[in-house]
Parts: sequence; structure tokens; C-alpha cells
Amino acid sequence: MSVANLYPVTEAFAAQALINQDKYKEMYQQSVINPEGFWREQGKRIDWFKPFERVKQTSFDDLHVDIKWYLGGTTNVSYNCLDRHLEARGDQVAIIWEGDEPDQHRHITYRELHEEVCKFSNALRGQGVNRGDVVTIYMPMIPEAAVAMLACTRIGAIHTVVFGGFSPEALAGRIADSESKVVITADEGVRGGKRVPLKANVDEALTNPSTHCVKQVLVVQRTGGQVPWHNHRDVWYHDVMKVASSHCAPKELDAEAPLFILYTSGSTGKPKGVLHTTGGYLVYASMTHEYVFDYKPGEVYWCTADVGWITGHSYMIYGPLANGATTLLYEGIPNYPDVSRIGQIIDKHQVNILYTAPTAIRAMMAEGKKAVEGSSGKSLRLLGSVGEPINPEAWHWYHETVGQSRCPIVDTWWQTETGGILISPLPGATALKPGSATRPFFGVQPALVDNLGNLIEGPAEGNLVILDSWPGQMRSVYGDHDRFVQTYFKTFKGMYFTGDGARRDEDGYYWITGRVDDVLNVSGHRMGTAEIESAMVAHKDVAEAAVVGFPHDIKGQGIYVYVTLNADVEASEALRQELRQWVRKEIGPIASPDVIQWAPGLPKTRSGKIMRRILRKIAVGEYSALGDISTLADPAVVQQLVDTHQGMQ
Ligand code: 6R9
Repeated sequence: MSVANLYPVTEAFAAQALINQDKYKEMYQQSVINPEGFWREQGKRIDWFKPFERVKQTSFDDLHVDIKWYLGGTTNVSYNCLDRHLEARGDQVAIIWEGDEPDQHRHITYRELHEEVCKFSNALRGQGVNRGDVVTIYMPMIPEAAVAMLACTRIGAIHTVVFGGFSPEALAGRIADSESKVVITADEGVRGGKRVPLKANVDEALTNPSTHCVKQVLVVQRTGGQVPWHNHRDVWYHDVMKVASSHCAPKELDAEAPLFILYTSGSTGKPKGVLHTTGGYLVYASMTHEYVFDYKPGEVYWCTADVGWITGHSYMIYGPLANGATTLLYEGIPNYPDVSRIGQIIDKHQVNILYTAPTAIRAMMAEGKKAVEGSSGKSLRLLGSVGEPINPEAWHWYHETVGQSRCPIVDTWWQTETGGILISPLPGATALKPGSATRPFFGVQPALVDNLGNLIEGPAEGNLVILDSWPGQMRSVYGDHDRFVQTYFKTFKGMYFTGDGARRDEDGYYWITGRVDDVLNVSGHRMGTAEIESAMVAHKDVAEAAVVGFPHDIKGQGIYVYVTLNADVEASEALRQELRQWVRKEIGPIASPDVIQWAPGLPKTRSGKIMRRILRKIAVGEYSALGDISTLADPAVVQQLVDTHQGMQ
């Protein structure tokens, strides 16, 4: 192993860690030699009402993809996250809430959270929500978001959380696809001192005829701001809570009962409703949370993700609460009121474990030492990273400046689809290499294949696939099982295809190189190029659009759009601004293009496929590396695009 950029586990850390190097090796061996036995044992980490009869029934064969875990068992997620902790740690803090303004915070104990969830479960039932009904949650980062999720799981309703930054249009699409009966929202959200009109957005979404499935809107009062009200449909959270009983027995649910749907972008079509189920998901979320973060009782753990993303589900709510942890939920943004906020929150709440994204790290890094000025950071013990590859500069800055060269960094690779972390160091077991997600978690069998699907051994680069199932794996695309099979199991037969490329080095460490499909990763948020393109062409002046990513210092990837206007339309700076606003309205601010280049024509093959490879090169000014353009229907468009790009510099 080359030692230049290697960070071995320190003796001090290994001595107190849950898993050391020998234990990792031994357990990993067991987990792949005897998955049944391994996962039978791990299944015991949650409480079952009725024990499972069979550990796994899984097939990646594209003719009959079937993924089931803990068959025959019955359980309940909210029971495991709340009730079972009451005896031993009812008075321990479950959620620390830190508001947008530095003087706002709340501590909620397990007992209090349990009571609130029971009441809200009854309130939801009172609104006609039953087992199997879908509930959309469109909320700011307030404790009621966790209450809403847990209450759904208590009564067997399926939640679908939609990120509060999504536009009314994007929200409507998700409500319609999931056929939600109820929407839970807040009057307004608050982020970085600005108000987000959540209720007004819901109202606008519900004017869309495709959302007629919604019968009720439950509204939490966050700001007390004026909101439009529809008596027949809108209900205040505090009103229903006032009269709700605090006694609610958790519903006994099948291990494979749907737990939640979460929409995520792929390379084609509309966002997919990723479906996760009850038993396996919780076993996996809780196990990975405990071992990857080396979590010990009493520690304060802070995951900065929004509840609208999978990280917010598995590692802010479900994993930590299943483990009886204290989890911090922060309403605001890293640089409000100023860039020292993260450090101040760490000190204020004595955070031991911090889990954040490279984009946030780079944003802090851009301010030099200011991010840590005035705070000590002494409570920190472990750092985590997720969402995109972390560049070595950001890794080193995170390690030295935030972690004071004392805290290991777990670079965790996983996806909405995987439910939990698949490749990551275990901090007491794995020597770190900056930029590498290192090794697979227990039971995970990653492999690399070439474009024909042949397995590649040894140090190599290729498409990242997973050879066998793990309990946290998604079970289907909601309402479209065929799309599930097509997307993940057809490209390489008999394997789960991640959509990512990776390199494996001489030590067997994995280095994720990024998406190999048409998916962008902007500030750790996944976006399909097709999604942005279809929003663009929905504008009356746009004939065609092609979207590519380009390297961006803070966001990781920026959004570069080539736009062909309709024949009678004049290109102008005003129109460029209008198109930016248009995409924000159609999808949300996170999809706002960084660059819009006018393109009289787009480079296409004779079969009409846009050659994004060429557009990616032009976007970064690598004109000499365009490769073979002779197969294009009209090679002359390339020179036009190069000229325009040069003119923009
Ligand atoms: C958890 C989450 C998944 C995609 C994934 C990959 C990228 C996530 C990463 C990483 C390199 C890491 N990704 N973690 N790339 N190193 N540690 O982010 O889920 O939003 O579905 O995105 O993000 O490209 O395929 P999701």
C-alpha cells in the first residue's frame, strides 16, 4: 500500500471503535459466504411483532426480478424508533432542533416525540388516512416533519417527502404520480432569513387537475404569516392536535409493507418513485448508522441533509432514531447569518459526529478559516461526507480545519435506490485515502464490468455494479415495476447497475468517478438532463435544448444549457434571464442553469441522438478534444457552437 496519502486508523480511535480491522474482515467474510446466517442475526437489531420465517428471497435475473427480505415477519417502524426506547431512555433527547436564527432551538425527548407522533397518527386517521394510503410531505426542516413521517409509518400510510425547494409544478407531478390523498405542509418555511411560501406553493400545485386525488391539506404553523385558506380542504395541525388522543397502538405491518416513496432523477423520463419497504430498510439503516458512524449511546449526531433527500430519511431520521440516538435537525443554511454558523452549532450542541456534503465543505473552504473562527470544534470525533465524490483538496481542508486532524472522515457512497450506505470506510477499521469511498459494507458485493458486462478483476476502471441484494435495496419503482427492471437490471444481466463509474486500486479500494449516464450531480442533488431539457422546451420560444454538466468549484457540477430558439425569436439577455426563471418555476431553484448558450443547431447523429460528449467538451473550451464528428448529421454546427462559446469568454 502506498503510504503517501494514507491515513491509518489511529490507535486511540481503534481502541474505542465498535468495529476494528480484524472484526471487519471476519464479519465481511461471513456476510458474503453465508448471507442468510449473517442477515438472520442482524435482523434481530429491530423488534418484530411476529418473527420472520425466511431471511431473503432475492433474484436479480431480469426476467423475474424479485427482492424480498425478512419474509413472514411483522413489525412497525415508529415502534422501533420510539416505543421500544421509552423504558431505557424516555427522557433522553431524541431531536435537537436548531432554528434558522441562532437564538432558536428546541429539545424533544423520546417520550415527547412518542406522544406527538401518537397524536398526529390519530389526527391523520381522523382525516381518513388508512394503511396503504399515500401522504405527501412538503415541509421545512422542523420537528413536525419527523413527526409527520413517523406518524405515517405508525398507521401504515406511505409517505413521500418532496423537497421544500421544489416548485409547485414539480410538487404537482409527484402528488399525481403517487396519488396522494393528503398533503402535509407548513404555512411558510424559513431559510437563511428568507421565507419560503410552502402553503401557497401547495395551493398552486393543487390547481392542477392531475392532483384531484388530494382531499385534505394539513398545515403546520411555522411563521404565522398570512396564507390563503380553503375551508373545505385545509386543516391546521395545531387544531387537530388539540383534540387528538395520545394513545395510538402501532399497526402491525408486514416486513415488505411499503414504507415510503422518494422521487429521484434518472437518465430518461420523469423522476422515478423509488419504493422502500419496512423491515429490511430499517435493519439496514440502523446497522449502517451504528457501524459507519461508530455511534455510541449518548452522542450527539448531526446530519445536515434536508429531509427531502434519502440522506435525510436514512441518516437524519430512521437510522439514528432506530438506534436511540440524539439527532440534530437544522432548519437553515450553512452560511446564515454568516459562514461561521456550522462551527457555532457544533459548539452550542456539543456535536460529536458531523455528516455533510462536499458542496457544503467547498462553500466553507472558499471562506478560508472564517468557517471555524470563534468556535472550538472540540466535541467532534468523526466526520462524514456524502452526495458526490469529494475532491482531495476539500477532503484535506475538512480533515485539518474542521476535524483538527483528529477526526477520521467516512466518505460514504450510496444512492436513493440503495436505501443505505454501500461503500464506505468503517472508521475503526479502514485506513483512509482522500477521495476514495474505500471498501464495501457488510453483505455488499461491488464489482466492475466493462461496457459489455464482463466482470473485470484486479485494479481497473469500469461500470459499478452490485452482485447480490442487501436488505435496504429499493423494491420497485412505484406503479411501474417494469421501469425498475429496465433501469437497473437490463444493462448488465443478473446485476444491479448503479449508473456510476468507479476505479478499483491495488488495495481493492473503490474510487467513484461519477455518473456514466445522463444524470447531473449539482451540489449533491441529482438531476436528469432530460428533466431540465423537457422543462426548457416547454417554454414557448424554445425549439430545442441540450443540457450537460461542467466542473463547478462549489457545486461540483454546474448546469450548462444549449438552447435553439424558434425561428422567429430574437436571442437577448432578457430572454436568457426569462429562461432561467422559467426553469426555476418548472423544477425549482436547484435546477437553475449556470450558463445558457444560444445554439442555432445541435450536434446530432443521423438517428437524431444528441452527442452530449461534444457539448461537454465545448462547454469547457476543449475544442481540440472533440473526437470524431464525422458521424454527425451536420458537422458544421460544431464550429458554430465553438465560435459562440469563444465569444462568450
Ligand atoms: C445518498 C445520495 C446518488 C448518486 C450516486 C453517485 C453520487 C453519492 C457519493 C457519490 C461519490 C460519494 N454519490 N455519494 N459519489 N462519492 N460518497 O447521494 O443519493 O441523491 O440518490 O445520489 O450520488 O453518483 O449514484 P442520491
